[in-house]
Amino acid sequence: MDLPHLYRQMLRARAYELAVEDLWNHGFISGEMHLGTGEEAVAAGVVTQLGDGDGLALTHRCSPALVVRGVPLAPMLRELLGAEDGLCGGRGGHMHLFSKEHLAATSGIVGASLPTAAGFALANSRLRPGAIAVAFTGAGAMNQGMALETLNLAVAWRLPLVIICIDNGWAITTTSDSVTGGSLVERAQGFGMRAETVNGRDVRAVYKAAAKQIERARCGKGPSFLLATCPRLDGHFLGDPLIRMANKPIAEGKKVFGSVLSSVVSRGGGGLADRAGGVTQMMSVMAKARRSGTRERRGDPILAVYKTMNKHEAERDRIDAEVAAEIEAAVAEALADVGEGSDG
Ligand SMILES: Cc1ncc(C[n+]2csc(CCOP(=O)(O)OP(=O)(O)O)c2C)c(N)n1
Repeated sequence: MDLPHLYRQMLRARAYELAVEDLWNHGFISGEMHLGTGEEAVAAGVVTQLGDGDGLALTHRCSPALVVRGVPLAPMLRELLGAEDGLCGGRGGHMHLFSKEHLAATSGIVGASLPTAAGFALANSRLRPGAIAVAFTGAGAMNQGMALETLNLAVAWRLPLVIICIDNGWAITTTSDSVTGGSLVERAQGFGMRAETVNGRDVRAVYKAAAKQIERARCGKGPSFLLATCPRLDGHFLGDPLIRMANKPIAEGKKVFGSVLSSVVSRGGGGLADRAGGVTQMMSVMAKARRSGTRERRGDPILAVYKTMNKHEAERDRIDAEVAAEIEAAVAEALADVGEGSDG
């Protein structure tokens, strides 16, 4: 395991997403933007172990894994800008990216990464023995029917598939534990799959756990499931009201509570008890977001890996500078012609 390499990949993923956030804040990118900040240890720990011919199917939170996989950054950014020379002709946006060269596909349809990866795995089992496929999925998506069908067929067909399930505690504003029955690891085991849990903030732990599962898949020993717990640092999407509330409870609270209170006292709609119950429920979700937001910032996986690099301080400084320069160059390349022709 090459820790400086893993550190570099985590940093590249974070720096890329911070650049995306900046572009979004400045209005260059329109629409929803789901960042994977907090998931970098999982992306680096798994994706650095993939090679030529391995397939990768991802979700709406796909940037960290694509960056680590080596998909060129400027075309990805051009795609988010809607440019014709973007990775997918400017029509895919951030949720529907595809790189044929890297056999990497993403989808905004929750749960779709599992059957997609199963398809990659089936193709590899016939065409490229030894090559595998990896599906990244959110924990919320594991309640989709197609996810369960994939667990079943992957075992029945002994597919070379590794499923990496990221549990960041939430599915939009729904907490994972309020919609998922039982344990996801035991669910995967129930289908006959090897399955375990790993701390998704710890890149070395993820690397080791994924290495075992990837090796099994490469040797034809069938699919496995890795549940990685990690934080969702920037909310469901940029501008997430729960995160705004967590960061600035008084300023944001004023905006929300005015309209909520007027809906409680206004006429029509459900009974008063129901409406008051809705307010209580909303306050408890916001309080939970605030508590987990504070806790999660402290558990940022980038901070953890930064500390583990204390022993290699000079190398760490060099990597920091190289990554900053790489991202700056990619942004400059992506924005090179932005604004051209606007006055013509
Ligand atoms: C089939 C489908 N249903 C609902 C949605 C709306 N949606 C987008 S993201 C999301 C939550 C997904 O939660 P999870 O799988 O845990 O991933 P996370 O967002 O936490 O990374 C939902 C319900 C969708 N995109 N696709």
